[in-house]
Amino acid sequence: MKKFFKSSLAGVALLIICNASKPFEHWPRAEPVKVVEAFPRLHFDYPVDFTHANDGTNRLFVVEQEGTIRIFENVASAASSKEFLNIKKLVSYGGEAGLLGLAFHPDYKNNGYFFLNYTTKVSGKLETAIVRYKVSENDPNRADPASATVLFTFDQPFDNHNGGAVKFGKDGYLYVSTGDGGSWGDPSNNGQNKSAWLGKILRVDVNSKTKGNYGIPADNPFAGNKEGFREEIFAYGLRNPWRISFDDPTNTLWAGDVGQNKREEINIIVKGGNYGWRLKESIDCYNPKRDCETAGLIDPVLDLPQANGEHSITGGFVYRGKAVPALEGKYVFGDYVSGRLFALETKNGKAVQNSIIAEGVGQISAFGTDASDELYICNYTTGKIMKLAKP
Ligand SMILES: [Ca+2]
Ligand SMILES: [Ca+2]
Repeated sequence: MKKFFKSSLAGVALLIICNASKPFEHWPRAEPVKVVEAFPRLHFDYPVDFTHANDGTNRLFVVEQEGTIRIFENVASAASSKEFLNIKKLVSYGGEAGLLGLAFHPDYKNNGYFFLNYTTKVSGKLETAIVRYKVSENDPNRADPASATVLFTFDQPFDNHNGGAVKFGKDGYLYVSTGDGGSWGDPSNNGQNKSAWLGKILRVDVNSKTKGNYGIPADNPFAGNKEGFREEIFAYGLRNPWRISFDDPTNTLWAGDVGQNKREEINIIVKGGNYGWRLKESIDCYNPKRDCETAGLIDPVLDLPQANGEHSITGGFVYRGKAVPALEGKYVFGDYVSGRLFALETKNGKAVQNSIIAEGVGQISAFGTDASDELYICNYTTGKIMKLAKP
């Protein structure tokens, strides 16, 4: 089995067997949704991100982990996709590493800029690169490979836990999710280290040049600090926030944070928030195991015990599409290991009810939306893009 979001899926299987006879607090089942192939004639190689350019064209973009972006028309009968960009030569690919995230500039229609999050090797050492590219001057369906402009890079001490998301907020700033760097248990305590890039949600101004090819928003939590903290930090104490999303109507930033031994979490990310890792794994003390210092830590809006079957959470989106009206305003997310799809109802930032809405969806690597806010699911192993429909 391909290892992807977890250090050891063999360990996961063992855990499932060991716990098989215990009663769990199972999630209730809501009215199910149908999960159907969105583009039956299209197939992608290890899709890990899905988005649109918000440019008035009806095109969709799928990120393939090895280092390509493919583009196609948003019609169910689409017969083929084209290569928008191929940076396989730059990308270090395998396990949790690769081309991991894509975000289009809010003014892409006029400036042609888009932003990537990928891992690369420099002198044999792995690092994350956040890089701007531009569309070709003469072909709207091709990126210009010579347009690469590096915003920043940072070291990845281990192959796993690379985060990987890039998203623009309504504030026009670029948000970047970083994992704790990897290994097991965050050995360097990066999550709580405010001088480290790792274990964070970062926020930068891509329209500024004060840091070279980007700038620091004036109201970032550590902007202008004298303590050596990273000014790029927006929130910290995260383990591996693989997929994040904005809900624009409520201006809320959601993150699925992949857990360690026992618990997966869904977080609502606020400016300056400390989400606890490695002091806590979700609602439990983790390091130290007992009597951890909990003052000021923000617990997840939803805790998912791994004993229920979830072992690698994939953050989704608050549903704003039309296909399944019953999901309006609910946070739809999934799990890469259990293959379950959930809908979380919240009120004033607190969980009201989390329900299973589909099972057997497969290895869910990412969610994405089109220009009409319909929700799509990337199946990592089948390479298919799925969508939701009424039962
Ligand atoms: Ca890493
Ligand atoms: Ca946490």
